[in-house]
Amino acid sequence: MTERFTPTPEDKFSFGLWTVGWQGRDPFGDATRGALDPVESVGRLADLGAYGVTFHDDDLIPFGASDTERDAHVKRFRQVLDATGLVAPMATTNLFTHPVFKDGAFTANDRDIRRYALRKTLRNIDLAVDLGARTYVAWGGREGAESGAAKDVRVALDRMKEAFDLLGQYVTEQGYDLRFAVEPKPNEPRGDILLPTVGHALAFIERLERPDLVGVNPETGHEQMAGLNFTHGIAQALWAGKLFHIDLNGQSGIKYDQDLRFGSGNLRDAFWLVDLLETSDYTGPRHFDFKPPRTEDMDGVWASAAGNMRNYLILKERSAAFRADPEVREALRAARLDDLARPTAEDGLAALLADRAAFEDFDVEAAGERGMAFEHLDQLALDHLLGAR
Ligand SMILES: [Mn+2]
Repeated sequence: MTERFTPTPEDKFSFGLWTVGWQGRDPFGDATRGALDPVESVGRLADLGAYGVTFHDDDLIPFGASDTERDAHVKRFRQVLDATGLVAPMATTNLFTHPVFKDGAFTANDRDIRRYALRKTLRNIDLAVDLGARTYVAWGGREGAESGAAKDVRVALDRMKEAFDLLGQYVTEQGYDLRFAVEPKPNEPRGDILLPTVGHALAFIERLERPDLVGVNPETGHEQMAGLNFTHGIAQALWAGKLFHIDLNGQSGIKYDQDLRFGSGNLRDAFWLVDLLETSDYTGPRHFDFKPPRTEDMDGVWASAAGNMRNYLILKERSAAFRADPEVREALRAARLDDLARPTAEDGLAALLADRAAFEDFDVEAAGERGMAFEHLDQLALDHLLGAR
Protein backbone atom coordinates (compact mmCIF):
# COMPACT_ATOMS: atom_id res chain seq x y z
CA MET A 1 0.00 0.00 0.00
CA THR A 2 2.70 2.46 1.07
CA GLU A 3 4.96 1.77 -1.87
CA ARG A 4 2.30 2.60 -4.45
CA PHE A 5 2.16 6.15 -3.17
CA THR A 6 5.85 6.79 -2.65
CA PRO A 7 6.90 9.74 -4.83
CA THR A 8 9.88 9.62 -7.13
CA PRO A 9 11.53 12.39 -9.18
CA GLU A 10 9.65 11.06 -12.26
CA ASP A 11 6.45 12.36 -10.65
CA LYS A 12 7.88 15.89 -11.04
CA PHE A 13 6.81 17.15 -7.63
CA SER A 14 8.31 20.49 -6.68
CA PHE A 15 8.05 22.79 -3.66
CA GLY A 16 8.70 26.44 -3.02
CA LEU A 17 11.41 27.15 -0.45
CA TRP A 18 8.88 29.49 1.16
CA THR A 19 6.39 26.66 1.75
CA VAL A 20 8.22 24.36 4.17
CA GLY A 21 10.19 27.44 5.23
CA TRP A 22 7.08 29.31 6.36
CA GLN A 23 7.55 30.17 10.02
CA GLY A 24 3.86 30.51 10.78
CA ARG A 25 3.70 34.27 11.02
CA ASP A 26 0.15 35.47 10.28
CA PRO A 27 -1.72 38.77 10.72
CA PHE A 28 -2.61 37.82 14.28
CA GLY A 29 0.37 35.91 15.54
CA ASP A 30 4.12 35.65 15.57
CA ALA A 31 6.24 32.89 14.12
CA THR A 32 5.70 29.47 15.70
CA ARG A 33 8.74 27.90 14.05
CA GLY A 34 12.35 28.90 13.54
CA ALA A 35 13.96 29.82 10.25
CA LEU A 36 14.80 26.94 7.97
CA ASP A 37 18.07 26.87 6.05
CA PRO A 38 17.29 26.47 2.32
CA VAL A 39 20.06 23.88 2.16
CA GLU A 40 18.27 21.76 4.76
CA SER A 41 14.96 22.19 2.94
CA VAL A 42 16.43 20.93 -0.31
CA GLY A 43 17.93 17.90 1.41
CA ARG A 44 14.71 17.00 3.20
CA LEU A 45 12.58 17.48 0.09
CA ALA A 46 14.95 15.26 -1.88
CA ASP A 47 14.66 12.59 0.82
CA LEU A 48 10.87 12.77 0.55
CA GLY A 49 10.99 12.12 -3.20
CA ALA A 50 10.58 15.59 -4.67
CA TYR A 51 12.24 16.46 -7.96
CA GLY A 52 12.45 20.22 -7.77
CA VAL A 53 12.60 23.28 -5.59
CA THR A 54 11.56 26.82 -6.47
CA PHE A 55 12.38 30.16 -4.90
CA HIS A 56 11.75 33.87 -4.60
CA ASP A 57 14.96 35.89 -4.77
CA ASP A 58 14.59 36.78 -1.09
CA ASP A 59 14.07 33.13 -0.01
CA LEU A 60 17.57 32.37 -1.16
CA ILE A 61 19.34 35.65 -0.61
CA PRO A 62 18.12 37.77 2.31
CA PHE A 63 16.85 41.17 1.19
CA GLY A 64 19.65 43.73 1.28
CA ALA A 65 22.51 41.19 1.25
CA SER A 66 25.82 42.40 -0.16
CA ASP A 67 27.16 41.00 -3.43
CA THR A 68 29.65 38.87 -1.51
CA GLU A 69 26.91 37.44 0.73
CA ARG A 70 24.73 36.91 -2.33
CA ASP A 71 27.43 34.87 -4.06
CA ALA A 72 27.92 32.74 -0.95
CA HIS A 73 24.18 31.96 -0.67
CA VAL A 74 23.95 31.05 -4.34
CA LYS A 75 27.03 28.85 -4.11
CA ARG A 76 25.63 26.87 -1.16
CA PHE A 77 22.30 26.45 -2.96
CA ARG A 78 23.95 25.28 -6.16
CA GLN A 79 26.03 22.78 -4.19
CA VAL A 80 23.02 21.22 -2.49
CA LEU A 81 21.16 21.00 -5.81
CA ASP A 82 24.13 19.20 -7.31
CA ALA A 83 24.46 16.93 -4.28
CA THR A 84 20.79 15.93 -4.17
CA GLY A 85 20.00 15.98 -7.88
CA LEU A 86 17.09 18.34 -7.34
CA VAL A 87 16.41 20.88 -10.08
CA ALA A 88 15.18 24.48 -9.84
CA PRO A 89 12.57 24.58 -12.63
CA MET A 90 10.91 27.83 -11.59
CA ALA A 91 11.81 31.05 -9.81
CA THR A 92 9.95 34.22 -8.93
CA THR A 93 10.45 37.64 -7.37
CA ASN A 94 9.39 38.84 -3.95
CA LEU A 95 7.63 42.10 -4.81
CA PHE A 96 5.42 42.18 -1.74
CA THR A 97 7.23 41.86 1.61
CA HIS A 98 9.31 45.03 1.88
CA PRO A 99 7.37 48.24 2.72
CA VAL A 100 8.55 49.75 -0.56
CA PHE A 101 5.99 47.50 -2.30
CA LYS A 102 3.03 48.51 -0.15
CA ASP A 103 1.24 49.98 -3.18
CA GLY A 104 2.47 47.36 -5.60
CA ALA A 105 5.48 46.90 -7.82
CA PHE A 106 4.86 46.96 -11.60
CA THR A 107 1.71 49.05 -11.00
CA ALA A 108 2.74 51.11 -7.97
CA ASN A 109 1.64 54.70 -8.47
CA ASP A 110 5.21 55.74 -7.57
CA ARG A 111 7.31 55.48 -10.75
CA ASP A 112 10.60 55.09 -8.84
CA ILE A 113 9.21 51.98 -7.20
CA ARG A 114 8.06 50.55 -10.53
CA ARG A 115 11.57 51.00 -11.94
CA TYR A 116 13.13 49.42 -8.84
CA ALA A 117 10.70 46.47 -9.07
CA LEU A 118 11.67 45.82 -12.67
CA ARG A 119 15.38 45.94 -11.86
CA LYS A 120 14.89 43.57 -8.89
CA THR A 121 13.03 41.17 -11.19
CA LEU A 122 15.58 41.37 -14.01
CA ARG A 123 18.40 40.67 -11.59
CA ASN A 124 16.70 37.53 -10.30
CA ILE A 125 15.87 36.40 -13.84
CA ASP A 126 19.61 36.23 -14.51
CA LEU A 127 20.03 34.01 -11.44
CA ALA A 128 16.99 31.89 -12.32
CA VAL A 129 18.35 31.15 -15.79
CA ASP A 130 21.78 30.49 -14.37
CA LEU A 131 20.25 27.87 -12.03
CA GLY A 132 18.37 26.24 -14.90
CA ALA A 133 14.86 27.61 -14.44
CA ARG A 134 12.60 27.57 -17.51
CA THR A 135 9.59 29.26 -15.96
CA TYR A 136 9.44 32.61 -14.21
CA VAL A 137 6.33 33.20 -12.12
CA ALA A 138 4.90 36.66 -11.56
CA TRP A 139 2.49 36.92 -8.65
CA GLY A 140 1.39 40.53 -8.31
CA GLY A 141 0.23 40.24 -4.74
CA ARG A 142 0.38 43.96 -4.03
CA GLU A 143 -0.81 45.09 -7.46
CA GLY A 144 -4.22 46.37 -6.44
CA ALA A 145 -6.11 48.73 -4.20
CA GLU A 146 -8.37 49.07 -1.20
CA SER A 147 -10.26 52.12 -2.47
CA GLY A 148 -11.70 53.34 -5.76
CA ALA A 149 -9.83 56.51 -6.67
CA ALA A 150 -6.47 55.20 -5.46
CA LYS A 151 -5.83 53.20 -8.60
CA ASP A 152 -6.80 54.04 -12.17
CA VAL A 153 -7.15 50.41 -13.23
CA ARG A 154 -6.94 51.05 -16.98
CA VAL A 155 -3.72 53.02 -16.53
CA ALA A 156 -2.37 50.45 -14.08
CA LEU A 157 -2.97 47.74 -16.68
CA ASP A 158 -0.96 49.87 -19.14
CA ARG A 159 1.91 49.79 -16.65
CA MET A 160 1.46 46.05 -16.08
CA LYS A 161 1.64 45.50 -19.83
CA GLU A 162 4.69 47.75 -20.05
CA ALA A 163 6.41 45.65 -17.38
CA PHE A 164 5.72 42.33 -19.10
CA ASP A 165 6.72 43.77 -22.47
CA LEU A 166 10.06 44.88 -20.98
CA LEU A 167 10.60 41.50 -19.31
CA GLY A 168 9.82 39.76 -22.60
CA GLN A 169 12.22 42.05 -24.43
CA TYR A 170 14.91 41.29 -21.88
CA VAL A 171 14.75 37.50 -22.09
CA THR A 172 14.52 37.70 -25.89
CA GLU A 173 17.58 39.95 -26.16
CA GLN A 174 19.51 37.79 -23.69
CA GLY A 175 18.57 34.66 -25.62
CA TYR A 176 17.13 33.07 -22.46
CA ASP A 177 14.92 30.00 -22.73
CA LEU A 178 12.52 31.32 -20.12
CA ARG A 179 8.76 31.84 -20.16
CA PHE A 180 6.65 33.86 -17.75
CA ALA A 181 3.63 32.62 -15.83
CA VAL A 182 1.18 35.10 -14.36
CA GLU A 183 -0.32 33.95 -11.06
CA PRO A 184 -3.83 35.32 -10.55
CA LYS A 185 -5.35 35.98 -7.13
CA PRO A 186 -8.56 37.85 -6.30
CA ASN A 187 -7.55 39.53 -3.02
CA GLU A 188 -5.18 39.28 -0.04
CA PRO A 189 -2.94 41.02 0.72
CA ARG A 190 -4.63 43.85 -1.25
CA GLY A 191 -8.36 44.45 -0.91
CA ASP A 192 -8.66 43.74 -4.63
CA ILE A 193 -5.80 42.53 -6.82
CA LEU A 194 -5.39 43.17 -10.55
CA LEU A 195 -5.70 40.11 -12.81
CA PRO A 196 -7.83 38.39 -10.16
CA THR A 197 -8.63 35.14 -11.97
CA VAL A 198 -7.25 32.82 -14.64
CA GLY A 199 -9.69 34.33 -17.12
CA HIS A 200 -8.55 37.91 -16.45
CA ALA A 201 -4.93 36.84 -16.86
CA LEU A 202 -5.56 34.98 -20.13
CA ALA A 203 -7.26 38.05 -21.59
CA PHE A 204 -4.42 40.32 -20.41
CA ILE A 205 -1.73 38.11 -21.97
CA GLU A 206 -3.24 38.48 -25.43
CA ARG A 207 -2.63 42.25 -25.25
CA LEU A 208 1.13 41.86 -24.75
CA GLU A 209 3.85 42.36 -27.36
CA ARG A 210 5.08 38.79 -26.93
CA PRO A 211 2.05 36.77 -25.84
CA ASP A 212 3.82 33.50 -26.66
CA LEU A 213 6.27 34.12 -23.82
CA VAL A 214 3.56 34.48 -21.20
CA GLY A 215 1.15 31.96 -19.71
CA VAL A 216 -0.45 31.38 -16.34
CA ASN A 217 0.45 29.77 -13.02
CA PRO A 218 -2.96 29.18 -11.44
CA GLU A 219 -3.16 28.31 -7.74
CA THR A 220 -5.88 26.03 -6.41
CA GLY A 221 -6.84 28.20 -3.46
CA HIS A 222 -6.74 31.47 -5.34
CA GLU A 223 -9.51 30.48 -7.76
CA GLN A 224 -11.50 28.82 -4.98
CA MET A 225 -11.25 32.00 -2.85
CA ALA A 226 -13.31 33.59 -5.64
CA GLY A 227 -15.79 30.72 -5.55
CA LEU A 228 -14.58 29.48 -8.93
CA ASN A 229 -14.11 25.94 -10.17
CA PHE A 230 -10.32 25.51 -10.26
CA THR A 231 -10.45 22.55 -12.60
CA HIS A 232 -12.49 24.53 -15.11
CA GLY A 233 -9.92 27.33 -14.95
CA ILE A 234 -7.09 24.87 -15.58
CA ALA A 235 -9.04 23.34 -18.44
CA GLN A 236 -9.41 26.74 -20.09
CA ALA A 237 -5.71 27.50 -19.56
CA LEU A 238 -4.85 24.16 -21.22
CA TRP A 239 -7.30 24.89 -24.03
CA ALA A 240 -5.52 28.21 -24.60
CA GLY A 241 -2.09 26.53 -24.52
CA LYS A 242 -1.24 28.69 -21.51
CA LEU A 243 -0.76 26.31 -18.60
CA PHE A 244 2.95 27.02 -18.08
CA HIS A 245 3.03 26.05 -14.40
CA ILE A 246 0.61 25.17 -11.59
CA ASP A 247 0.43 25.80 -7.84
CA LEU A 248 -1.33 23.00 -5.99
CA ASN A 249 -2.75 23.36 -2.50
CA GLY A 250 -5.97 23.06 -0.54
CA GLN A 251 -8.71 25.56 0.26
CA SER A 252 -12.07 25.24 2.03
CA GLY A 253 -14.37 27.57 0.17
CA ILE A 254 -14.54 31.34 0.01
CA LYS A 255 -12.39 32.61 2.85
CA TYR A 256 -8.83 33.74 3.52
CA ASP A 257 -6.01 32.12 1.53
CA GLN A 258 -5.57 28.90 3.46
CA ASP A 259 -2.71 27.27 1.51
CA LEU A 260 -3.57 23.88 3.01
CA ARG A 261 -1.73 20.82 1.78
CA PHE A 262 -3.00 19.46 -1.52
CA GLY A 263 -5.99 17.16 -1.04
CA SER A 264 -7.35 18.92 2.01
CA GLY A 265 -10.10 21.44 1.50
CA ASN A 266 -12.10 20.73 -1.64
CA LEU A 267 -11.26 17.06 -2.21
CA ARG A 268 -13.66 16.58 -5.11
CA ASP A 269 -12.10 19.46 -7.04
CA ALA A 270 -8.66 17.98 -6.27
CA PHE A 271 -9.80 14.66 -7.77
CA TRP A 272 -11.09 16.30 -10.94
CA LEU A 273 -7.96 18.41 -11.19
CA VAL A 274 -5.64 15.40 -11.04
CA ASP A 275 -7.92 13.59 -13.48
CA LEU A 276 -7.60 16.55 -15.87
CA LEU A 277 -3.84 17.00 -15.49
CA GLU A 278 -3.09 13.32 -15.87
CA THR A 279 -5.19 13.03 -19.04
CA SER A 280 -3.81 16.27 -20.53
CA ASP A 281 -0.58 17.08 -22.37
CA TYR A 282 0.74 19.07 -19.38
CA THR A 283 4.28 17.87 -18.68
CA GLY A 284 5.42 20.59 -16.26
CA PRO A 285 6.09 20.32 -12.54
CA ARG A 286 3.36 19.45 -10.06
CA HIS A 287 4.30 22.33 -7.81
CA PHE A 288 3.03 22.65 -4.25
CA ASP A 289 2.49 26.15 -2.90
CA PHE A 290 1.14 25.36 0.53
CA LYS A 291 1.77 26.39 4.12
CA PRO A 292 2.19 23.77 6.83
CA PRO A 293 -0.24 25.08 9.47
CA ARG A 294 1.38 27.08 12.25
CA THR A 295 0.21 24.44 14.73
CA GLU A 296 2.94 22.14 13.41
CA ASP A 297 6.49 21.64 14.63
CA MET A 298 9.17 20.63 12.12
CA ASP A 299 8.06 16.99 12.13
CA GLY A 300 4.62 18.27 11.19
CA VAL A 301 6.11 20.39 8.41
CA TRP A 302 7.67 17.37 6.73
CA ALA A 303 4.55 15.29 7.30
CA SER A 304 2.54 18.05 5.63
CA ALA A 305 4.99 18.27 2.71
CA ALA A 306 4.87 14.50 2.19
CA GLY A 307 1.07 14.55 2.38
CA ASN A 308 0.85 16.79 -0.70
CA MET A 309 2.63 14.23 -2.84
CA ARG A 310 0.90 11.23 -1.31
CA ASN A 311 -2.52 12.75 -1.90
CA TYR A 312 -1.65 13.58 -5.49
CA LEU A 313 -0.53 10.00 -6.14
CA ILE A 314 -3.61 8.52 -4.45
CA LEU A 315 -5.86 10.74 -6.56
CA LYS A 316 -3.88 9.84 -9.67
CA GLU A 317 -4.51 6.18 -8.98
CA ARG A 318 -8.20 6.82 -8.26
CA SER A 319 -8.55 8.79 -11.50
CA ALA A 320 -6.90 6.03 -13.51
CA ALA A 321 -9.24 3.46 -11.96
CA PHE A 322 -12.23 5.67 -12.80
CA ARG A 323 -11.17 6.06 -16.43
CA ALA A 324 -10.43 2.32 -16.81
CA ASP A 325 -13.75 1.12 -15.38
CA PRO A 326 -15.98 -0.32 -18.17
CA GLU A 327 -19.10 0.86 -16.35
CA VAL A 328 -17.68 4.40 -16.32
CA ARG A 329 -17.03 4.21 -20.05
CA GLU A 330 -20.62 3.14 -20.59
CA ALA A 331 -21.82 5.93 -18.30
CA LEU A 332 -19.75 8.49 -20.25
CA ARG A 333 -21.47 7.34 -23.45
CA ALA A 334 -24.88 7.51 -21.75
CA ALA A 335 -24.04 11.06 -20.71
CA ARG A 336 -23.20 11.77 -24.37
CA LEU A 337 -19.62 12.95 -23.86
CA ASP A 338 -18.80 11.49 -27.27
CA ASP A 339 -21.58 13.61 -28.74
CA LEU A 340 -20.05 16.75 -27.19
CA ALA A 341 -16.76 15.90 -28.89
CA ARG A 342 -18.44 15.95 -32.30
CA PRO A 343 -18.54 19.30 -34.11
CA THR A 344 -22.02 20.83 -34.10
CA ALA A 345 -22.07 21.68 -37.82
CA GLU A 346 -19.17 19.91 -39.50
CA ASP A 347 -21.10 20.14 -42.79
CA GLY A 348 -21.13 23.93 -42.55
CA LEU A 349 -23.56 26.79 -42.06
CA ALA A 350 -25.49 26.28 -45.33
CA ALA A 351 -26.16 22.65 -44.49
CA LEU A 352 -27.27 23.62 -41.00
CA LEU A 353 -29.72 26.16 -42.43
CA ALA A 354 -31.02 23.61 -44.95
CA ASP A 355 -31.41 20.83 -42.38
CA ARG A 356 -35.12 20.65 -41.50
CA ALA A 357 -34.34 18.02 -38.84
CA ALA A 358 -32.29 20.61 -37.01
CA PHE A 359 -35.21 22.95 -36.52
CA GLU A 360 -38.50 22.73 -38.46
CA ASP A 361 -38.95 18.99 -37.84
CA PHE A 362 -37.00 18.85 -34.57
CA ASP A 363 -39.02 17.36 -31.73
CA VAL A 364 -38.12 19.87 -29.05
CA GLU A 365 -40.42 18.29 -26.48
CA ALA A 366 -38.91 14.83 -26.87
CA ALA A 367 -35.38 16.22 -26.72
CA GLY A 368 -36.29 18.17 -23.60
CA GLU A 369 -37.41 14.97 -21.93
CA ARG A 370 -34.12 13.10 -22.51
CA GLY A 371 -32.24 12.58 -19.24
CA MET A 372 -28.54 13.24 -19.19
CA ALA A 373 -27.57 10.43 -16.79
CA PHE A 374 -25.03 12.65 -15.06
CA GLU A 375 -25.96 11.51 -11.54
CA HIS A 376 -25.06 7.87 -12.22
CA LEU A 377 -21.79 9.00 -13.78
CA ASP A 378 -20.94 11.23 -10.83
CA GLN A 379 -21.77 8.50 -8.32
CA LEU A 380 -19.32 6.21 -10.11
CA ALA A 381 -16.71 8.97 -9.77
CA LEU A 382 -17.46 9.37 -6.07
CA ASP A 383 -17.27 5.59 -5.58
CA HIS A 384 -13.83 5.60 -7.15
CA LEU A 385 -12.69 8.66 -5.23
CA LEU A 386 -13.77 7.09 -1.94
CA GLY A 387 -12.26 3.71 -2.78
CA ALA A 388 -15.68 2.04 -2.85
CA ARG A 389 -15.08 0.53 -6.30
MN1 LIG B 1 -2.18 30.84 -1.72
